This record gives sequence, structure tokens and C-alpha cells, in this order.
Amino acid sequence: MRNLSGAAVSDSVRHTAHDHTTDAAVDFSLGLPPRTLAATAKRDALTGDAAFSTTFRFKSNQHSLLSKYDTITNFASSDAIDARGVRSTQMILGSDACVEISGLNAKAIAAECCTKAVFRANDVCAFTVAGMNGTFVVLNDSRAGFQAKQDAVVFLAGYSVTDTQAIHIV
Ligand SMILES: [Ca+2]
Repeated sequence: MRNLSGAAVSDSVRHTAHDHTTDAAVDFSLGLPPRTLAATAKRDALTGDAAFSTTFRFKSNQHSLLSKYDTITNFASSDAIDARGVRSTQMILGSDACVEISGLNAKAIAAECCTKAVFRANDVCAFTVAGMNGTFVVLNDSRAGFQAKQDAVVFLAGYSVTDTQAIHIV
């Protein structure tokens, strides 16, 4: 596991309006300086910092597959996940997220949250798992439904998504 919390790199952050939310409650006008942390292909532990607006960059879905998913701690609603090459800017709100699923495994994710009917190509979603404090974000590829070897899973430890506390995907 690599801990990348110290590897701040200045970058411009693309916080723009998203496609299916009209009542975005997140305020980026706080003026926090931006920084970027890039995930590696290994299992990473990434850490947010209240002094920054951090963009956590996933160059591809292979950078956080279910078998070696990355964990972000101290994620805040002023942060963002950069799923570059996966999807344009959007936002996950509590009303977009799935209910708790029965376990952290590909079968449960595919059947109880990221079904082919709702998890469309290049879509994103979120779910929780009993006994794990935090929220999982799933980044789809171009194929509907969840496939563990193609779609990314990122754990936001200790973070709950609500309609006023979103997850920005840029
Ligand atoms: Ca897929």
C-alpha cells in the first residue's frame, strides 16, 4: 500500500455544474487552494486535507479495481474524484446513491446496486456496506452493469453522501 497523502501537486480543478442536479448545495467559493493526488495501479491510501480542495485522480478504472480498491480518508464535499476518461463532470447525491448492499463483493454490487438497468455506460454510483463506515463510489466503463475487472471501486472512509453532502466526479 502506498500512502500518497504527502504528494500534493498543484493543479487546476474543474468544478463545474453537473448534468442531473439542479440544486447543488456544495459551495466551492470557499477558496481553498486546489491540489491533486493521483492514485497508482496498486492499492492506495489517499488522504484529504481540510486546508485544500483535493482532486483524487484515477487515470483509469484499473487504478482502483474491487480486488485492490483504494481508500480515501478525510474526503470532504469540497473535494472531487477525477475519473478522467470515464465520465464528464457530475455529482452523486444521497438520492442517487444505492441503499446498503449485503456485502462487498462483485455479485452483491452487480445485483443490488449497479444493475445493467441503472448503471449505464460511463455512469457513476455509490453504495454502503454494513459494518463499514463510509461510502463506496463505483465508476463504470463503457459497458452497462458492474464488472469487477473493468469498473473502479473507491472507498471514501468515514464519508456519508447526502443531498447536501455530495461526491463530485470531474
Ligand atoms: Ca461496466
